[in-house]
Amino acid sequence: MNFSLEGRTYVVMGVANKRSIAWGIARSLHEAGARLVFTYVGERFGKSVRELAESLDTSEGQEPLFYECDVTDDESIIQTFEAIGKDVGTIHGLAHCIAFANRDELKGEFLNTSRDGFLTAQNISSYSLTAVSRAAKPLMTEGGSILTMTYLGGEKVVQNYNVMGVAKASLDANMRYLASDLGKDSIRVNAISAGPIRTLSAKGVGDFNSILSEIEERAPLRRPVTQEEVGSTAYYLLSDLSRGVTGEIIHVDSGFNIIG
Ligand code: NDP
Ligand code: N5H
Repeated sequence: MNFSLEGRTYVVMGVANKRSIAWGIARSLHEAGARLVFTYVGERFGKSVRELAESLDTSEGQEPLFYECDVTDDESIIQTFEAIGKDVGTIHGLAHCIAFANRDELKGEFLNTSRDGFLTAQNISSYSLTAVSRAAKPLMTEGGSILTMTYLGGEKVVQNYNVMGVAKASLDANMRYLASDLGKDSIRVNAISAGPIRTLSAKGVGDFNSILSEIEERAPLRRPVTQEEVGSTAYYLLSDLSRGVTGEIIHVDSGFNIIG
């Protein structure tokens, strides 16, 4: 079997800068020969994703494409995928690397979470996977693979993760229900649960140094994971290597989740 991604097109959502997990996934798909379609919110991130994508050494047929897509807006999602369909035709997969919660609710007690903050986290971090999968489905005419990013804080209580933990629990179930619906169309849906990685989202939330120290002391591999390591597992899940796998969460976290 040939596991090259040449001739295949993948949509990557959530590249903010070179530290983004989405960028680690994009590089890994690019190296395997895929053509990439990037979505971003706002011109600030549009500029940065264009600069990053232009730094990739592209072969013929790998020219990247860019679309603005705000996942809080149904029209934006529908228009983005209609435009992608018009420009590239078939897509073979999608990486959803999007989450948001109000910064002031990522500390202190979860008990104090506001209704608005709760709904914002669910809207952007979980419901967006449903909406995006529905819009992407008509473009996956040859079957496909959808991947989302989750975190241990959706399975266990992790200090300060709070409202985002509840959103990730929702995202995990969301992923399984989508896998159940889309399996008959040969579309697989899976998640990677990544260990802590210093990204723009992680900036200024919690005490990241002490979180990383705990990984160095207690995780089986005694070190944090990298964007590249997440990228390798994303390649596995988005390619035919994982063709019998759907509704699954793979932990790319140096084994931290097995430690009690
Ligand atoms: P980044 O800050 O690099 O990426 C977060 C992305 O979410 C940004 O690109 C941002 O887009 C996007 N986003 C936020 N709101 C919207 C919106 N309304 N519409 C569309 N996109 C939006 O952080 P990470 O790479 O760390 O995060 C990627 C995923 O990985 C998230 O789901 C996160 O929860 C998950 N994760 C991260 C871990 C970590 O330690 N870093 C660990 C486990 C999971 P824009 O920049 O254009 O606003
Ligand atoms: C236990 C922890 C540390 C504490 C909690 C962190 C939660 C982070 C997730 C969310 C997505 C961060 C977030 O929404 C930040 C925003 O409030 C402010 N930042 C922004 O608006 C920037 C500019 C944009 C780009 O960010 C987004 N998201 O749009 C968890 C950590 C150990 C692991 C971790 C960091 C997990 C995770 O889910 O990201």
